[in-house]
Amino acid sequence: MLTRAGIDTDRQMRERARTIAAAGGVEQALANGLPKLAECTLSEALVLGLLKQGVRKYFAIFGHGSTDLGNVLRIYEEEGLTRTINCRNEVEMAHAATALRWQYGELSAVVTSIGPGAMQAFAGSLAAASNGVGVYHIYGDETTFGEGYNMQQVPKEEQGLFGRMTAVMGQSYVLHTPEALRDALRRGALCVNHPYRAGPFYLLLPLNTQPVKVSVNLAGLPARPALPKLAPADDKAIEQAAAMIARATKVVIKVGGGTRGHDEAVRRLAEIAGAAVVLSPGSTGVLPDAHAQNMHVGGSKGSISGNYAMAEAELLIVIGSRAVCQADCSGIGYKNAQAVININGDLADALHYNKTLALIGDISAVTDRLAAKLEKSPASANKKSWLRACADKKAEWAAYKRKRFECAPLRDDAWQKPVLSQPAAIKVVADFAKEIDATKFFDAGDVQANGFQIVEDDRTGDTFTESGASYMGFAPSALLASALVGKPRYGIAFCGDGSFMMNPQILIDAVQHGVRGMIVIFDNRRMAAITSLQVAQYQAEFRTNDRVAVDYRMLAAAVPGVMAISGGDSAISLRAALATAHRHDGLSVVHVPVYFGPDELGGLGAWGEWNVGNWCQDVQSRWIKQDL
Ligand SMILES: Cc1ncc(C[n+]2csc(CCOP(=O)(O)OP(=O)(O)O)c2C)c(N)n1
Ligand SMILES: [Mg+2]
Repeated sequence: MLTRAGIDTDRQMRERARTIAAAGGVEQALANGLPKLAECTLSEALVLGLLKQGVRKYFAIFGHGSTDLGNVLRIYEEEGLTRTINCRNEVEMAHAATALRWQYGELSAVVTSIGPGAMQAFAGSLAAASNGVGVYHIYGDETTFGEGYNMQQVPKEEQGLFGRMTAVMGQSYVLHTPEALRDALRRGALCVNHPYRAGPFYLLLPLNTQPVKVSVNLAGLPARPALPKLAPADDKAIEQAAAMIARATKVVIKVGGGTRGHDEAVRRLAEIAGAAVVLSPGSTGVLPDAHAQNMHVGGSKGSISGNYAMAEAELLIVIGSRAVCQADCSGIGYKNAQAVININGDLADALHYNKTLALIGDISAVTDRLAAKLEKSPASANKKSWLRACADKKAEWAAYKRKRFECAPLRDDAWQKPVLSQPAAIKVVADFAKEIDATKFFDAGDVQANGFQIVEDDRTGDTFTESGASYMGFAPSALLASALVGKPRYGIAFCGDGSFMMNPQILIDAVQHGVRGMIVIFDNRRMAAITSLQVAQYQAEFRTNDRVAVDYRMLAAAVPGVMAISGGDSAISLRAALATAHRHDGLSVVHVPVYFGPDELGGLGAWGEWNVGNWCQDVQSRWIKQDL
């Protein structure tokens, strides 16, 4: 029951929302004469503060821990200021919010109840943290009076535990005191908009402070920060780097996920420096696939050419990479490197290796300065035989891949018939994505590893592979973002059978919110990436599959509005299915049985070292002996 005061609060809220909507935003409404001092609830003040930072979309699963905030979002949506996207799983919605920022640059917020909902969203936020993507997470929290345990709080005689937990992952703020909102949002704005280390910011919203009336100065709520690009103040280090590049005869540039969007600067430096370029899983496309100096991915999974260039180079230029195991072979990828030039905004990342000349700052700003210096005194003449050797390795990798792509269907034990190999099937879908200019999202497992070995991107943004956390279920959930933007790009989620079942909720949410996109399930009836690791390390599989043959087509078709079809067992049938699926005005699911087994042509191999399982001793003993 709404009390008299409650009715007044809602009325004032609606009037304020209407005024702001009519003006086109908080700043504009203030300029038009909206009083800067507002008396409103903390929940409304939070929505107003976030609105000022450009947050208009909320992914939500409400509970008793967020009803007051939910009421504000209802009224603000009715007045056209915000949009709330109700979801079926908090992990899924955390992924969708990550994708919305990552793919389209749009900042949004995830809203949960207290306890289990918050913990699920928190788990999902690992993907945002691992890939440096800024997202607000707003969780219900225990009451501040301490009148007794709140249902779903952490059951301990301790204060602020959700705040502490979330602070370990990113930054967090418990809105214990409503007036602290201004400080919370200032910290949040920097965290989610950080130029090179963005991540999730958690706002813990106690059940009893949400409805508290607070005097808020709308003019004083922090806006999105505008930050200038930074680069070294003088040319000393740039000149030193140019001289190192000129002297070396074998130079490799390792481009990490941070180089996304810096395509032009990377190409310019690579060409003038005569360097081989090796990609990370997250940076495919930064240099076009066919560029002569593009050696494809290198690292623990890697490629023939990428790992060759890494191992043989005497000078390593790292750009925008934080040296994760997949990218640097657990620290032993650069066996012959004598020195490192490291371009990064983050001091710690820039100094990851020894023998490093650190060029700190914005990647394009620094890389362009270095390229300009080299353009005045060319440095590539002594690197011709290096680039020739690299080109030979690239040709070897291309031939190796082609043989696997053209491999006829292989007889599979689980399917009891010949089916496509996973690489062959992924290649067909990746080519189709290129044809229709779709974005590719890769889920975890072999699908992800084969995926970044296969894709032939020509620019940043054609592939999103969540390789930071490799969170099973990311890819299908990420499709949801495209339903929420003005200019959506058609997306194809590449999923393993294991990954798809982690987050199948998109089947419902895609229909509810109007996703146009496709999920391709590469079904090898197991969690094959882990089976392969077990077999490679211990020569025995253990508990990575089950006996239950799921009919994914029927499962998906149970949701009205989803088109579910089979991709069949050949490249021809798969291509036909993709075309049919693409014509559907909504979400389609294409199910493709794929091979798992010992046939050498069924996989793309691993070309680097990895510090896991019973390989650790070997990898670590080599790591200890190397100086880098
Ligand atoms: C949520 C989550 N749980 C567990 C893992 C560990 N893991 C990585 S890949 C993988 C198996 C993936 O299986 P599937 O999606 O079927 O792909 P496949 O390797 O069979 O192609 C597992 C269990 C993970 N990355 N994410
Ligand atoms: Mg599988």
